[in-house]
Amino acid sequence: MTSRRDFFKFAGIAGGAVAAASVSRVAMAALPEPVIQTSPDTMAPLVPNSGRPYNPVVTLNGWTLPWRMNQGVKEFHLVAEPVVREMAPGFKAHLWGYNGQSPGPTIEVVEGDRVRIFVTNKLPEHTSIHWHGQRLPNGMDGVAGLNQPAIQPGKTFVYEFVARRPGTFMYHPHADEMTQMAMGMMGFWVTHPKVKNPLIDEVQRDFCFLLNAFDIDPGSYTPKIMTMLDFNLWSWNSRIFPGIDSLNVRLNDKVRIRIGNLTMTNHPIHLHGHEFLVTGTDGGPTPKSTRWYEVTTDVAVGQMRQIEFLADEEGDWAFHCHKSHHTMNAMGHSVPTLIGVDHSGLSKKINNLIPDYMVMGERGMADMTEMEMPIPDNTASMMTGEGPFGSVEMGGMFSVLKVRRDQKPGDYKDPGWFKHPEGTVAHEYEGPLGEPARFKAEGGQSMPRVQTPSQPTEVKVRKPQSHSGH
Ligand SMILES: [Cu+2]
Repeated sequence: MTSRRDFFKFAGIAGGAVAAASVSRVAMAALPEPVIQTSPDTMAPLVPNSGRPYNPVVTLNGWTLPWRMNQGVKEFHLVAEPVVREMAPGFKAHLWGYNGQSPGPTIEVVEGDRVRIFVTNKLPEHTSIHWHGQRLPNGMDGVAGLNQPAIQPGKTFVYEFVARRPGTFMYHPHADEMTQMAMGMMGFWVTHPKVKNPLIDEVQRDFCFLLNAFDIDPGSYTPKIMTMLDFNLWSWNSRIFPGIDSLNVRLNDKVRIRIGNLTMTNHPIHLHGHEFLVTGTDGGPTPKSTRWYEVTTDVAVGQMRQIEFLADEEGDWAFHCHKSHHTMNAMGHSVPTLIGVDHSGLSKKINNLIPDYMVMGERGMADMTEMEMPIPDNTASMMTGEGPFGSVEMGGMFSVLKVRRDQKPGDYKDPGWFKHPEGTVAHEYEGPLGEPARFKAEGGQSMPRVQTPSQPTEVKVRKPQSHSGH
C-alpha cells in the first residue's frame, strides 16, 4: 500500500503517465489497473500528459483519478469498496467509497472526449453509478433496475459515453441509494471546455469539493444510515474542520471554486473578504446577463455551483457554510440552552460526589472549546481549531481562503498564518468607558394591553464578569 501511495505521490505532477506507464502491453487489452489512494491530503493537480490539454482542478482533501488512453478512448477504473476515511486528525470513520477514499477520486475529462469507465464492485451488496448531470445514452445513466441491471458484488461493469458538455458534475450510486450515499459513496466530475468558451473564463486556481454529511455517534466509527435530517457531521469531501485543508492562492489570482451538494439539506456557502459571481450551475455556464455579485450562495440538494472571484485582498479569509449548526461537530441535539442560568450552587453539590463535574453552557458554548471536556475515543471535538489568536471555535463545514502576495504560481502549499501589517488587527480599547445612553420610548403599542396586576418575571440573569473565572 505504502509503495503504491508513494508512487502515486511522486507521479502526481506527471499526470496521466501513472496509469499508462504502469500497464503492460498484455494488460492494455483488459482493464486499466485501479489506482488506490491511501492519504486524505489534498493532492497536487494532475497535469494531463495525454489527450487534449486543460488547466486541472485541485480537489480539497482529494485527488484526480489517472487514466490511460486506449485507441483514443480515456479509460478509468473505479473500485467501489469499504474504506477507512480520516475525517479529521484523530477521528476515523468506516465509510464506503471508491479507490481507497470517500469521496471517490475526481474524474477530469475534456468536452468531446470519449470516456470508458470500468466499475468494480467490492461492496457487500450491489451498486451502480449515476453520472449526475451528464448528457449520455439512456442505458449509461446508471439507475439500477431502470437503465441497467445492478452491479453484483465481485462484478465489473463498463460505462461508455462522450462527455458532451463542459461543466461541473458529480457521480454517485443509484442502487440502495440511501445506504450508499449515507456511507459516503460519491465523487466529483469536471469536463473542461475543448476550445475557448465565451462563458468560461480562464482561472489561475480551480478548486472543487462535495458537501456531504454523516451521522456517527460519538465514540463509534460507522455512520447511521436511516438518518434523514439529524446528521451530526457536516463535511466537505468527508472531512470536517479542522481537517479541511485551506484554499491557498496568490494575490490577484482569479479563483474558481466548484461545489456539489449530496446532503439532504441546503448549504448557504459564504466567503469572507471578497465578492464572487456564480458562473455555472448543474446546467452549465450561466449566461453573463444572469450573474450578480454576492458573498453567500445557497447550494440546494443535488445542485452544483461554480463561484469565481479575484483574490485581491491579502489575508486568512473564513470560507464556510452559514448554517451555524453546520460549523460544529458531533454533539447531542437535546442540550437545553443554559445561557444566564446560575448553577453555581448545583455544581458545588455535584462536585462533592463527582469532583470533575462541569455544567455545560452557562456562559454560552465557547467554554466547551477551552475546557477540553473528556470525550469518548474517536470523537471529533464539537468546536475546535487553534488559530493565531486562540480557538476558532468551529467544526464541520469550515475552511480558510489564504491569499498571499508571495505564494508562487501553481503552488498550493499552506503558507501558514497571515502576518497582519502593524495596526490592522482589532484590539482592546483601554480608554475610559462612559455610561451608555439608553433609548427611551416615546410611543406606545398600537393596541395597549389592558392593565392587569401581574407577577414579576421569574427569570434570573447573571451577567458574565470576566472570562477567566475557570
Ligand atoms: Cu450547511
